[in-house]
Amino acid sequence: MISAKQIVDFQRDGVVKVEGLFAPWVDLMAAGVARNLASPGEYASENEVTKGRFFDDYCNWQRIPEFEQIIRQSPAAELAATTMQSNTAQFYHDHVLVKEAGTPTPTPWHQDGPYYFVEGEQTVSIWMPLDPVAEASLRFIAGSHKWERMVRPVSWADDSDFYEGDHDWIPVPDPDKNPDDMQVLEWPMQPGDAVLFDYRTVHGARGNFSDTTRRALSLRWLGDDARYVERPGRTSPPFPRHGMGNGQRLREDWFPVIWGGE
Ligand SMILES: O=C(O)CCC(=O)C(=O)O
Repeated sequence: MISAKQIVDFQRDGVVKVEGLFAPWVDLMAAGVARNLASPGEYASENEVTKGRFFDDYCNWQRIPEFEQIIRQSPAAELAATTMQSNTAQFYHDHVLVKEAGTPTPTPWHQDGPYYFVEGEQTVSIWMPLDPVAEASLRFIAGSHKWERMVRPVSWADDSDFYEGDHDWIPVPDPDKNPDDMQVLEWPMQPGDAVLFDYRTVHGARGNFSDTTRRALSLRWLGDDARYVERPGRTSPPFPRHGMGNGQRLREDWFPVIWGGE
């Protein structure tokens, strides 16, 4: 599923690519994404674009049976636990991202962590394209999961602060302007491939200048040490009325443990 060397790569770089593992699941993922597009959820977003379309939506696995099947039955949970070096893999949320052919809008550089109400050394997102990608693949700043301070979270729509007030964020980095300071990792990918990255790893993507729509499903997992942390405002996803407090494990009735545990 994943080699010892790949796990070392993930621990060092905060990201690793796994080839082909999800090939048997691509059709089911594509059916789920098609269902999601036909029936967007309450958080669906049509991101601002000058041309084309950049759709994203999350937290739909309980109403999209294809997603629930992939979460519960594909190798994703075991892969997540193994990669995080965790005894358990708890499911956090699904995220669909569709960037149509000819959409020049980049995905801004960001860490997922500051938008989430959870922190830990053991977290992983599994991002799986359903179409071949090259230039429009995800890009990662190697080692950024070990940065001491988190990157300022911004609204993707207008670059405004995501949370009100002053906080101890560092500015959004631009590795393309500072190539000597930061190493960017990116790979061409085929359907069935995945990139796994820590919630703290800074990532982004170019616009999709290819002639193929780039559909992707991201499945987000938590390991043994992940705990609820209060943020200075509404998080993304928000999970209203979750009722959790600082330092708690995420409630398992909403965030099921799929691998390991009792
Ligand atoms: O697909 C993209 O462009 C962005 C994906 C992303 O940021 C994520 O999965 O965390």
